[in-house]
Amino acid sequence: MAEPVREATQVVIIGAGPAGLTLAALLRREGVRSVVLEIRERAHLEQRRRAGILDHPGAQIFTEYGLADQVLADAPVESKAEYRLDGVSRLFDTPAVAGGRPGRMVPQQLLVRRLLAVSEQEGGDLRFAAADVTPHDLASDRPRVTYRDADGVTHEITCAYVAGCDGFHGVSRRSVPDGFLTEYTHDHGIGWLTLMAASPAPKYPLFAISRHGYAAQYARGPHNSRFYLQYHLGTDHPRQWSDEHIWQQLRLRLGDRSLPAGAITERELVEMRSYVAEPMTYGRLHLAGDAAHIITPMGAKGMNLALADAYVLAKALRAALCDGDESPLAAYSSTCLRRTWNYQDFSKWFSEMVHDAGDDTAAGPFRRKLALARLERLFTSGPAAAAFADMQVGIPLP
Ligand code: FAS
Repeated sequence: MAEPVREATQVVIIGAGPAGLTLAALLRREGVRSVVLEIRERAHLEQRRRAGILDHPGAQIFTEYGLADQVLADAPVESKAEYRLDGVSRLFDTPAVAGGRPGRMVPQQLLVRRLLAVSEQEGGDLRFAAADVTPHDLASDRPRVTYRDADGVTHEITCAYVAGCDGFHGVSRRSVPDGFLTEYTHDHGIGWLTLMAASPAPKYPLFAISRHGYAAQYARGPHNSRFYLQYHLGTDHPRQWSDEHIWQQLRLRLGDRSLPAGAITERELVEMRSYVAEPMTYGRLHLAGDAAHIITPMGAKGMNLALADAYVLAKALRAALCDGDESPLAAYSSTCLRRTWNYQDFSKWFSEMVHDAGDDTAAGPFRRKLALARLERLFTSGPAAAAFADMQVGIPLP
């Protein structure tokens, strides 16, 4: 068997999603060398639609590192959101209630495209179609990562640290010995059919709560909308829903009989679940983003958690590699888990509010009344509104 191609760097980053690409960009600015290994081809990454908004700390990361022009260019600033309860609308100005800390509307695939362009301009070492990526000797002070390139050649990269940014189904977390991690999971019992459709964008993000179930509508450019349509796990079969049934349900739940029905270009089912692995560090491996935690899309925190992890990790790796100070790395996991658990709580609270307040078949009439009271407080109590807005705009960076 041919000898592997041997090389060395300071940090190997596994995965080129928001966490991995952001970490690589920040490390370049911190003077730390890295190699990014990505299993997919570039084209796949550039079209993978998911998140839609950078919260205030998420946008700040790119401003602090001088990347605002490349990453945030022409991104609309977040403003009000519309809550429509059984067809009655009320506007909630999250940034204003939170003291003027707006997010930026940057769809995830656009963020990834822009970070890939930055990597290319700056000569980042980013390798696509990396197969069988495998971390070794993570408990030693010279870990290695092997992989096979598109030509079938095996490579071995020796490094000081490995950043596991390869998402929930990646190899990094699975490389941690059994029994080392404590894993927390929660199944919210809610399903969403997510749609991309040619239907004019709403003026504001729309959260529609109704007896028929939850629905939401977000702008994705002037002529397209992303819709979320709640379905009941186990009883509904949304894969069999006709376009006609989908538009009928959207009009009913959004309370908008004149909602224009265009071509539905994407359908995906999302079952609401949460997951957290503790600690986020094993030896010289540090997990970031979905590799360490999964959160529901309610409150739009998944991608923003990944970016915040990358920000904390970049500073900690620089301290260790350039200043010989390992203390920020030792605190990396607890620093990120504090934010993670706060967002898990916020996302669950928000999800219960908009789902239980409408259709009480799953949650029951008592929880429906609680959720309606929760929603009412947002519009009648200043402190309750401020607490909600404070979490939605995002916990300030450490
Ligand atoms: P990612 O999963 O994005 O990236 C991991 C990368 O690692 C991928 O490119 C993958 O190809 C690569 N990889 C995997 N295994 C590998 C291996 N063995 N070797 C090398 N590379 C490997 N978040 C929000 O904030 N708002 C939303 O509205 C929202 N909606 C969502 C809707 C859906 C349907 C889904 C699935 C998620 C949604 N999320 C949302 C969450 C989502 O955006 C994630 O939080 C975000 O992608 C996390 O980024 P990363 O941690 O970089 O992981």
